[in-house]
Amino acid sequence: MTDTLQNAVLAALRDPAHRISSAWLYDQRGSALFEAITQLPSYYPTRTEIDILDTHLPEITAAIPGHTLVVELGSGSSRKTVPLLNSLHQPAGYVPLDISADYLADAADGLSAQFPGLPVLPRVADFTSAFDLPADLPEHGSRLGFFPGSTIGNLDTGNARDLLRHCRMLLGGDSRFLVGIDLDKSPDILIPAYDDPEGVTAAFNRNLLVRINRELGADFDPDDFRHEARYFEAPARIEMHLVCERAITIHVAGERFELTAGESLHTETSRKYNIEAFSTLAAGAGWSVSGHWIDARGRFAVMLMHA
Ligand code: AVI
Repeated sequence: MTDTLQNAVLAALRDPAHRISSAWLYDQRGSALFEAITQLPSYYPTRTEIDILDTHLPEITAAIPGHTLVVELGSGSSRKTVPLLNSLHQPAGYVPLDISADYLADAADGLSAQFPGLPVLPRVADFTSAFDLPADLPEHGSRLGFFPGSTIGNLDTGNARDLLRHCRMLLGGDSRFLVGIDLDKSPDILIPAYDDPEGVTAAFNRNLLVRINRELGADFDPDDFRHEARYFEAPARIEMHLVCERAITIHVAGERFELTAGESLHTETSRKYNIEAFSTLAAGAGWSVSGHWIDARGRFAVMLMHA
């Protein structure tokens, strides 16, 4: 993601796997469509994680020392952050990190208004490469990383491990890390979550082509592409694809590409973990699991780890 959209698209079109980072799905309209996805009846992760936090936050935060500095990866919806800050014992400050400066500013303003005495220090950060904390942190005890939403599932195993390792280094010796992960389950539940009958996820996926046309002057016709969600067992994951429905020629940044009917652009991977696989991944990055909380239907887990 440190790359440009043009480099990412050209590389994806030149390579037979046609894979492009899902981070490019989030322009302004993509972010709004993702928000709409989180409200869909078939997209269970957001709702389920909120239920787990609503039910178990007192228990979770009892294991976290007071005066902690909260560092959130992705400036979260206040629906998750506000209850966490309310439940912690005298948090020392809140550091929201996000790749989008606009989202960050909104998140920081909202939180500052709700917690007038709490230092809020937003910082633009790209999780796919090394990032830093602000230099002017308030005085604090230990640090708590918060990475809800199962966004870690959108990273390949190697990148997820690198991110966990980097956070271990940034958060330091006495830190904790609270991470939301989506659990592997029947494709009967997973496929509709990523291919909803309302067509919002299809619009979210196809919006990438609209963005490429707008920002790179390309000539994709989004109607030539069908949204597809594919389930794979090992490692368990959903892949989103844009499948080309007829042979086409497209032009991007002065280059010409042919796509045949049935070829697809692979636009997102969403890993589905189990507790053991995630704990092993975390251990390889210096984190030990202190507890985990799962909803009654076994769909989603909130993992608490310590350094
Ligand atoms: C942001 N991320 C955790 C979502 C997911 O479930 O992988 C993105 C998403 N893609 C399609 N629907 C939602």
